[in-house]
Amino acid sequence: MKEDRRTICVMGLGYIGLPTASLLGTKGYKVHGVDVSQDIVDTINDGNIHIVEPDLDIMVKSAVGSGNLRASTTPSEADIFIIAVPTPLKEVTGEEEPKTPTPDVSFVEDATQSISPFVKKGNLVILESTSPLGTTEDVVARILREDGHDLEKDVFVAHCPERVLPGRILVELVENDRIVGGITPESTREAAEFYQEFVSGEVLSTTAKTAELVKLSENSFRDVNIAFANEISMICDTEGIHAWEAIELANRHPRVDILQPGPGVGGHCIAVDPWFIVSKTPKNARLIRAARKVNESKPKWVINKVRKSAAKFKKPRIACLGLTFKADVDDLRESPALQIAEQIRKEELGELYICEPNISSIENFKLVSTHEAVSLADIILLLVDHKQFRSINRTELTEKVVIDTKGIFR
Ligand code: SAJ
Repeated sequence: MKEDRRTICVMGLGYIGLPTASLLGTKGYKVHGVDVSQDIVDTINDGNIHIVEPDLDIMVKSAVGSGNLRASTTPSEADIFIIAVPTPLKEVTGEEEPKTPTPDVSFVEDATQSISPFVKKGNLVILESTSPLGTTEDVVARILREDGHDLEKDVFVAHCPERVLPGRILVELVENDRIVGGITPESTREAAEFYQEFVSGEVLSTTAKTAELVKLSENSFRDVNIAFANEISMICDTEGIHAWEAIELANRHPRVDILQPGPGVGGHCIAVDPWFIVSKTPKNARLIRAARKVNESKPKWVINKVRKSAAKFKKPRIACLGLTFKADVDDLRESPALQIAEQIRKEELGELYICEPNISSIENFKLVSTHEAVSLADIILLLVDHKQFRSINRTELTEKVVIDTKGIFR
């Protein structure tokens, strides 16, 4: 650790900020974590966590216990500032078609404005939030410059997009390669030096704008490939072919690697970030837009299947297995499973038995056990491939209508 870079202020203590802050705390940095929510701040200062992520509880307890991590609702002076706040999409308004959701960088603006009075000569400011092209320069650097900071020689500004997979965050924070792009070559060098201190993967240097595009391309790549799998699954369903068997067989070709179909694409990243590219360059991003549309259509396709099955029963009882956006997490953001369950309830397609082993309670739904849901329902709608559902005894499913959106009941 560089002697002159020991204190860190992390803006945003969510899925990226908290693991980063606690990891750095356990590596000996003095970390001041900032969140707008007093509840989150209190939870962390008590050594607890507000999100589900393997081993994060142990790491936060250790960082807080050693005195190296403290949370607050306001920033403080530090050698390094890391911005890890959300960059969601704006509500789509207006009548014109097609509507393109656009990114909302107001949290990055707010975070930059609030650290600016604490930034001093020699400091490093890093934007980790997934960001639309130009944000590092046009939002972070612009605000700091407007406040009188000299970014050519006094303060270093860089983008280093987070790349960790929920469920493996603590492993990937250390092991993944990192892309670092500064607004000047000096900023790139300073930021790369910092990541090299705790990352075992390679730290690769580029410009800020390239780093922004790299991150958006990664998630768009995945979205496009999942869209392909989802399209194949709908084709297979119409043709009476088992999609997962067909994909498994196609993947035996040495140059084919089709991803897994599902009820749609959720989470705060892959369902969101491709729009950052589409809204910036709509004429060029035709494939990325089409993939988004395919993935967005998948929950509707699933609901239609449920509608058709429910129509065969007088009083259909429907078990929805899983609500989160993917397996073995507690995260409901942009979850297609939740969207599907809500629509079934709205349309009153049947009596609902909702089962979500990773969540203790949720508004508007009464949660039941897997056994209760499976034994009582006529229609079993598998929405998330949680480990608890993989062990369901197949004999419990005989005589039931099974809609398996993840292909686990083969
Ligand atoms: N999904 C499928 N089929 C698949 C793989 C995923 O339907 O074969 C669905 C999942 O069920 C889920 C969604 O896609 O609904 C996204 O899940 P994911 O596990 O692919 O990715 P995320 O959103 O948890 O994390 C992604 C990762 N990006 C890439 O893999 C390129 C992660 O590395 C990023 O850091 C993260 O987005 C982020 O924060 O941007």
